[in-house]
Amino acid sequence: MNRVDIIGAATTFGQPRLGVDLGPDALRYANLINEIEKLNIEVNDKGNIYSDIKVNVAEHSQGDANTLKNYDQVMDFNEKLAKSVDESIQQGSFPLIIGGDHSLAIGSLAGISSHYENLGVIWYDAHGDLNNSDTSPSGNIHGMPLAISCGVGDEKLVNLYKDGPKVKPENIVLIGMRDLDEGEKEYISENDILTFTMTDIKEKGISAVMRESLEHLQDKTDGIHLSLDVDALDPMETPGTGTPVDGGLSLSETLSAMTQLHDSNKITSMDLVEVNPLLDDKNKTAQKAVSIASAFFGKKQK
Ligand code: Z70
Ligand code: MN
Ligand code: MN
Ligand code: MN
Repeated sequence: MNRVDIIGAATTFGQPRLGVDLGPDALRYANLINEIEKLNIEVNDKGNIYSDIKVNVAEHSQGDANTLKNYDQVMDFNEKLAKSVDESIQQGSFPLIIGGDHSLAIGSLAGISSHYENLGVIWYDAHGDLNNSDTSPSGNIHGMPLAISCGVGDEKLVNLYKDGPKVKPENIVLIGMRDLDEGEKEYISENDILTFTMTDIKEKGISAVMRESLEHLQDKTDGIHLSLDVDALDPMETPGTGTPVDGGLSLSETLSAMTQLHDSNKITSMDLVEVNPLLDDKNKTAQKAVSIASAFFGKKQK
């Protein structure tokens, strides 16, 4: 890629922990743009997208597990994000969507999908984000974007920006899984989604996992989106995130995974999500996320 568009997805509406909407600026303060420019890539920072519906702190994420929390905000936000992502691809740029909570993937995948017949997705996360309002234990939409993108869940979210499913389950690979809900496990096995849990990664090693992931996707897809949730890493590495889960990937494993993806030349867009500076230790999580992005864009590990 020669030109990267940074799209700040300043949303907190997919989950209850306020501050994840400050993630895009935390990444900028950790020098994201300069670090990518150093790799001889032209970077165009498109600024932040916000929902027009403002956050009311007292009312944020109210409701029970059967409601889709902050539904109107999530809809409104993702419509705008999808448009921006679509325009970046039309203009020949690589979209790097920086979040923001993972509900933003509803919009990023919607914007990307019109450019590909068979979009592949690598979901690098502790979680599957494959819930719907019936299976969700929380009602938090950041636990649902991959299911919604596959056409499962609320009709308006499924048809957001462009009618119909955006991704086919057979074109998805899940990496880093260690906190899957029962309904998600059922969806994964019913649809035969290639899944690498932390146990699998420890057995095979990250480089075999990345190689198998690329082999699974490269012949049947015409583009591959990487959606990277920083909670895929161990909380010792990335404490500044809303739902840390012990037993995660190390930074060094993730850097080598990113180098493999870079060298494959197959990845056509990326989300970098769930950085919450209000939960962080001196912006350490954003700094690690910048290292991850740098490796992905071709920085060599010395
Ligand atoms: C849980 C749910 C989740 C991200 C946490 C958690 C989902 N499965 N997603 N952090 N990014 O509420 O659906
Ligand atoms: Mn996630
Ligand atoms: Mn997660
Ligand atoms: Mn290169």
